[in-house]
Amino acid sequence: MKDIAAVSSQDTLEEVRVRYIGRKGSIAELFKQMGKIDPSIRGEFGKTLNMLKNDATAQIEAMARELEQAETLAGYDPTLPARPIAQGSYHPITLIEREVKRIFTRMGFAIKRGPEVEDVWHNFDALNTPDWHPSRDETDTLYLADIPNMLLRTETSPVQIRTMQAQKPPIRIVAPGRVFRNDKPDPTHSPMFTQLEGLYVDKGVTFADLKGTVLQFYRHLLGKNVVTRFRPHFFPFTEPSAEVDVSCPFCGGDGCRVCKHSGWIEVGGSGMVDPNVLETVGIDPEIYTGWAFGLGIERMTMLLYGVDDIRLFYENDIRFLSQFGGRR
Ligand code: 2NM
Repeated sequence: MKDIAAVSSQDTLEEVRVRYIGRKGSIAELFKQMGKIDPSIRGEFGKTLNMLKNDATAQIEAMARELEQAETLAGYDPTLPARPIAQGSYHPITLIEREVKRIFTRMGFAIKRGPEVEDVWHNFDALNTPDWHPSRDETDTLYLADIPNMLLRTETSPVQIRTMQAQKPPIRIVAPGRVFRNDKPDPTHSPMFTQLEGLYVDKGVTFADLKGTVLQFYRHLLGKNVVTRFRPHFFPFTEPSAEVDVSCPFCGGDGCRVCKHSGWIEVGGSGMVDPNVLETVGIDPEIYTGWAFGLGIERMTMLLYGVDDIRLFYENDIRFLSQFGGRR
């Protein structure tokens, strides 16, 4: 029965099947000889013939399966290129947020998070924001429709308030997270964006500490040659307050399209924590001082990747999002 293994098509397999186990095949012929066999060994002979028939049937059936498989594979070309499997990638905001957090943790800051739904007290009152301040207006702040005095936080500062209430100085934290404003989307505004605020409170903390820390941070993020500039400003929660500019990392301050030919780019806000804020959270402003700053992660991400429209981050267009690998 070696010819079973040599079979290469369904047709020749059928020939072989007829030849061995067909009604007039060789095994059937042998069964016909049964009558002529010595009765003393006829039983043994019959048993052996049955084994032979079963074995031949099994081999033929196995061969039939093998041929069927070969036929299926005939339409399959294993040298064709594989269909690529789509790989996910990190969102650009996630990538820059992680990088910023890493720089601050290496400078000794702990990362703190808090609720996105806040109450008016943590978001405004405790931050020394007067009742009449326009930022409290419904035209600026998103209030919950059916719970009075609850809102979507407009800064991550409430996290610093909660932290100062919960622990004694020294406090060295950064609070990253989503914040919300009643803004109409345009290339530089989004009703939801990502902020990172830092806070340092201890005995003898000065504006010089603030300047040194902020400079060091931006040198890590943008390049070791950048310099910072602090412009006087006003925030309700800090006094004095300053806006932070960094020398343009693209032209070295000579002036280019990115810095609109000024040599400087505005990158954040900062100041010494107002004594009223410290008092409110139970920290004695006669003993302790502190500074705080805030920066927008979207703005940093747009600068670092050359993105010109903030709305792209939240449209979930895979053609945009898939361009940011894990390279940063
Ligand atoms: C900024 C700018 C300046 C700030 C202040 C505080 C707190 F809670 F300590 F008072 N947290 N964050 C702050 C100060 C935030 O963002 C542009």
